[in-house]
Amino acid sequence: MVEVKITLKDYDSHKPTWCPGCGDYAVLLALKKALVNLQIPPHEVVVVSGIGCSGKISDYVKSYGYHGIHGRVLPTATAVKIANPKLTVIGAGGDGDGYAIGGNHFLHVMRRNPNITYIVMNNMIYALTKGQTSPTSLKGFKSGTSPFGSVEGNIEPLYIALSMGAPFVARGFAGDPKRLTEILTEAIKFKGFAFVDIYSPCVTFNRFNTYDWFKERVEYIDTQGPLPTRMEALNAISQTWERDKLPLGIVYKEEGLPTYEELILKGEDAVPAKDDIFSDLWKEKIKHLIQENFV
Ligand SMILES: Cc1ncc(C[n+]2csc(CCOP(=O)(O)OP(=O)(O)O)c2C)c(N)n1
Ligand code: SF4
Repeated sequence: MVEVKITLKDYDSHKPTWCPGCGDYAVLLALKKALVNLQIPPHEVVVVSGIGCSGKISDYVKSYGYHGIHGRVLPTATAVKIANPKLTVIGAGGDGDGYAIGGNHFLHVMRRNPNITYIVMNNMIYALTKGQTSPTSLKGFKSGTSPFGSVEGNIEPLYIALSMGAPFVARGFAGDPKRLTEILTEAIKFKGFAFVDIYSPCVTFNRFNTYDWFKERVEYIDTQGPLPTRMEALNAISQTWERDKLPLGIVYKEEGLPTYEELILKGEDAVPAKDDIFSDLWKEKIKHLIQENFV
């Protein structure tokens, strides 16, 4: 049998309408390269995206895609994975989409551990709506919604992911596309919920957190030695911020945890249910669903 090699061209869609210089271009290319590295054919990929400049990414990858509503990437992506676990499911959106309106889903997806990859294009601003303060905007950041400087502290999504039990936690930078491609390749290959926050500068509405600003501050904290424990990873991130630096890299990885779809589709309870009758009925129902859909 002749093996068909997947190339970047197979993932080419129409031309993005992002502003020239937007960090999201590098994220798009790194994502396509990662899929090519893993030789995943486009018809086995679904990109589920939110609303924002970043959300347009599902239109620019020639795979299956779902450009959904604001903040709802994760429940939709989880549902796609449960409906067909054979698919490679990528969720993608902005820091506003994922950490503000979608913040609740971000917390709960990590309790479930579906085998999906979640990419957040973090430009520290709401860009599509022309530049408002977001959950990752730094204290003092001036924007249309905080003209005298934001009085709120920023969130650090890596802390949240680590404390909610995410098994793969990473951050990339659009200004380092080579490492970004390596991180995304690892994330997509990983079995379980793989979370990748990516600093992706908005060159139009965020004139403070520019490429140069990030370049002066980013620091890979995963370069030496074996991967740390969850507590060590939290410590390393905290120490990096204390030095006014921004942590990058695959900061935590824990293999071998059961995924949400495995538990659900096998009809297994993570903790045995007390009410066995209900549990058996549920298992029958799931068996039926599997037979109807997959057998
Ligand atoms: C329910 C709802 N609320 C508000 C909006 C308006 N809105 C569209 S995009 C957006 C924020 C975009 O910021 P972000 O998610 O960070 O993405 P970016 O544009 O920066 O890539 C908002 C508030 C909306 N579309 N739907
Ligand atoms: S407004 Fe900002 S985030 Fe949106 S496309 Fe332009 S540079 Fe990118």
